Amino acid sequence: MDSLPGSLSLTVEDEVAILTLSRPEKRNALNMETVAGLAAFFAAPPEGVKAAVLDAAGPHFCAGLDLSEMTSIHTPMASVTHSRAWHRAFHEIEFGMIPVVSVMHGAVVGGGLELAASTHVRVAEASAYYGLPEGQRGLFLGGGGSVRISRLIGAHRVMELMLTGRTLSSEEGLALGLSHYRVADGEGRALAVDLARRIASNSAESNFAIIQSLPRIAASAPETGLMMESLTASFAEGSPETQARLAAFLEKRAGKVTRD
Ligand code: 1HE
Repeated sequence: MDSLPGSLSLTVEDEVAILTLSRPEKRNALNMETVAGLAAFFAAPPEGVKAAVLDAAGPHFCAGLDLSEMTSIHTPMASVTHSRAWHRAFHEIEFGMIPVVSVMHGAVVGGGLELAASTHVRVAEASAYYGLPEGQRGLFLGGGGSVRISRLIGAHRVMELMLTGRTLSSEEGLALGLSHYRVADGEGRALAVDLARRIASNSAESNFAIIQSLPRIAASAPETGLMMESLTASFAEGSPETQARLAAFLEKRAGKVTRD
């Protein structure tokens, strides 16, 4: 395992990188070093890596913004600069070159939920719970949650969570779409690695098209989205790999779509 700047640990297994938030003594609260470390990693993943798992050490996935950093933020400009740095980092995750599977457990709160919302597939362990305690702290969302978490569960629910400070359980999070999977405690990482391996076995062009185009198409006016869909399909389907994959299916050498 390698240590990366920003209290991040990295393991690479075949084509899958496992990046772990590794500041459990502070419940993986996100300081600027970690935000910068995430940005740097996802801007340039290691050569040959086709998918990533984002995991976290200790009893909680992430306690959100490192509140100790806020004591040095006294001006609107300092605050907006801070928020924009988070935006750049989470943009590198959402619109980077590789799909990311997150594994959530314990507290997934504030900026921790914003971080998870920027990943493409989310696995929750039973212990996971979600909250947006910004109201209690005198803060607002600053890591893209207004857009990304609202897209997942609706702005009205984000508003209610922020106003009341209540938390959602892992069952509620699964029902609402905060996670795609819910598994027993201790089983999240193995599932995430398995999913990342499956994702890594797709064509790189398809994965690129899925993570780059789909959210943008979905956010477009329908006619623009349909045009973008056709252009994206022409990109994804235009590679020799597609022809090889189609031939493999037609010659009965490829796997079928069976029930999981
Ligand atoms: C922290 C942070 C943090 C823990 N910043 N230091 N986020 C919050 O409002 C969540 C605040 N944290 C908590 O509610 C709890 O820490 C937890 C429920 C996550 C975990 O509780 P617990 O009992 O396991 O741990 P702890 O004893 O509270 O924390 C262990 C240490 O981590 C302790 O430091 P120590 O030096 O006394 O050992 C805590 O102070 C420290 N710690 N969380 C700094 N967040 C881009 S805008 C995003 C806006 C937000 O994210 S708002 C939400 C902020």
